[in-house]
Amino acid sequence: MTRTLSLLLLPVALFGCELIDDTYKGDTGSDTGASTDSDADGDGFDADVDCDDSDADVWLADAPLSGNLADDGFADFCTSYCARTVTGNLSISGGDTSGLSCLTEVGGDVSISRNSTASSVDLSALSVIGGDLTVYKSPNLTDIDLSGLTAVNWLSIGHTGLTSLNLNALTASGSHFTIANNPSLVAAQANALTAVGGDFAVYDNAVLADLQLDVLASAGGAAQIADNASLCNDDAQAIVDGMSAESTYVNNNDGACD
Ligand SMILES: [Ca+2]
Ligand SMILES: [Ca+2]
Repeated sequence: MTRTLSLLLLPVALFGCELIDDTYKGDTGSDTGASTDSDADGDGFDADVDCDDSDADVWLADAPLSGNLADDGFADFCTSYCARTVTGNLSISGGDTSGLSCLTEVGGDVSISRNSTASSVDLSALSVIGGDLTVYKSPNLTDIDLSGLTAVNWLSIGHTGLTSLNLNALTASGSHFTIANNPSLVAAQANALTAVGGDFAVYDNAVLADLQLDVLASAGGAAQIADNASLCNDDAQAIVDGMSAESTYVNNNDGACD
């Protein structure tokens, strides 16, 4: 309840009248008179302590999970939380990642391990990876939502079944950035990425025809776009020409050019 409304009701309460009863907006307390509670979603937690007073399924502010998180911890990880972080590593080997809908930050590494059975991975709320992101030898993986990722150290995505990759929130990688050997990957976008701390490499993605890196300006190491059979070589060259790097290599991108 707003302070203004509380003040307006104060004289009424003083005279023993009750304009707002204990069922108002989920107020089930025993207090009588003018209630000062405001629990819009009726989950029993007032707005001042409820992390989201429009969603009755959540009320807890972040309590970081200390340590590592793996598949057996996904199901209950977000129960009652609006947002939650992990201090250690996150490893995914095939578990249902829908339980990670509140995960915003991983302090350590994120890995989708070799031969993971996961076909779809939802990390849509994940904004920061303090360590490395490694997605490797997971041919079953056809979809991963990293659309909210803004920061990572080393990014490596290879030997997956991904068909598209949206990294459009990512502004920088602290170390290497590699997308390689993804035989089904048609489109990859990282249109906010300005700087790669180490080597930049996109190679051996046979059907990659749409590679977008609109603002990439620098790589701390080498820059390579090569052996992508469906990518226009001139487009690849333009990306590399627009950035500074220790060395550059653009070759064997044999796709048609518009
Ligand atoms: Ca509430
Ligand atoms: Ca709530």
